Amino acid sequence: MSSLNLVKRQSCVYKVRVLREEKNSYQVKIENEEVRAVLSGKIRHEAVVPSALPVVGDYVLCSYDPHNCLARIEEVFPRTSHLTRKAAGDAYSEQILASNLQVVFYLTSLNMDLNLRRLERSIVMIKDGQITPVIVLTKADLVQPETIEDAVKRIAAVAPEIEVHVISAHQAETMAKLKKYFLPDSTVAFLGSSGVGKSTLTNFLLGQEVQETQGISEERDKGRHTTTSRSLFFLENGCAIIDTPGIREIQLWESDSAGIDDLFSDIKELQGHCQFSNCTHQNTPGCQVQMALDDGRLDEARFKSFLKLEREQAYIQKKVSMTGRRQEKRLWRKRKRRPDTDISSG
Ligand SMILES: Nc1nc2c(ncn2[C@@H]2O[C@H](COP(=O)(O)OP(=O)(O)OP(=O)(O)O)[C@@H](O)[C@H]2O)c(=O)[nH]1
Ligand SMILES: [Mg+2]
Ligand SMILES: [Zn+2]
Repeated sequence: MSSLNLVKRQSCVYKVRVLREEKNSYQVKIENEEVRAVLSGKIRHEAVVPSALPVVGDYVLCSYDPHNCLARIEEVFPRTSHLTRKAAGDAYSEQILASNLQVVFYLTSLNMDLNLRRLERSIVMIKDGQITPVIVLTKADLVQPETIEDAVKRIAAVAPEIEVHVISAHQAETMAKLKKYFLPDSTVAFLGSSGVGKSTLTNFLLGQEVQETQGISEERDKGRHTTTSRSLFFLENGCAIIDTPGIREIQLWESDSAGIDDLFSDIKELQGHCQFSNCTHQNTPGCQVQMALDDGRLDEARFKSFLKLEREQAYIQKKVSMTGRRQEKRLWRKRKRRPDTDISSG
């Protein structure tokens, strides 16, 4: 039995993790059975902001009635980290994709065009969530060694401090190299476009076909997402892994941590050395950024990407309503004060 699961608190009350979100309910694991869980009236009442609702990876307190196999979520415990983007559409609200994570693997397939801008965006989102990003290049069997070398070099130029691994589903030893990240008690997630091999890797690690993978005949149909919801699975050692549906669009949400500053630290450094503190970095005398762009030390596309992400996040920061922010803070303060259960004594 996983140490993270099934902490019996009193009769029929359990501290468990959310395995899956469904339409109007959740899946949790109680007494080694996956059961459906619905929200208690209190949680529904508290849900004035989207982040109040449980997400995959959350620790929740459930009351459980074995007679009708139905659990009720009574509490959501404060999150140690969360992967968050702006919800799709126009609304200025956030969508938490998963929580309580230590590592997120960003997968990109070597047989498709490497999209560095999308990679930067994803890395910023992961870092903003105070989670360690790791880059995984998949399907090494489908390309020549030069393609791999080129991809690794291009990634090193935009994300020099992030670990990069090259894997192939047809070479088990390449996937086994990732095992150092799957520590007992840690939680990791796989993120990336549809078809890059997230579910294939999930199945490999679990040693069974828990997730459907894209059929060969459908592989060319890029619009199709095989995985349609986020799901958490436990490895034998207790590590939790979360498989996610292919992500089409990532728009940044506001964050207290400095994902952008971190990933683009060289640009921040240059900006700090411009002659004028209010330099706009556009034909201003003594501008270090302009000099670096002119002599090729700084890539123009990367600089544009940095500006775009910065603008996007600043805009969101302005748009998020103060009322919403206050309500959210108040709720999580309240949830923090509630008595905690011993998480490790499962
Ligand atoms: N040749 C080769 N094919 C792979 C590899 N990894 C995955 N595939 C194939 O790529 C296709 C897509 O893999 P999935 O694991 O379904 O991709 P996914 O990222 O889960 O896709 P979504 O669920 O749609 O987000 C499947 O046909 C896999 O068999 C690999 O390393 N080499
Ligand atoms: Mg999948
Ligand atoms: Zn400047």
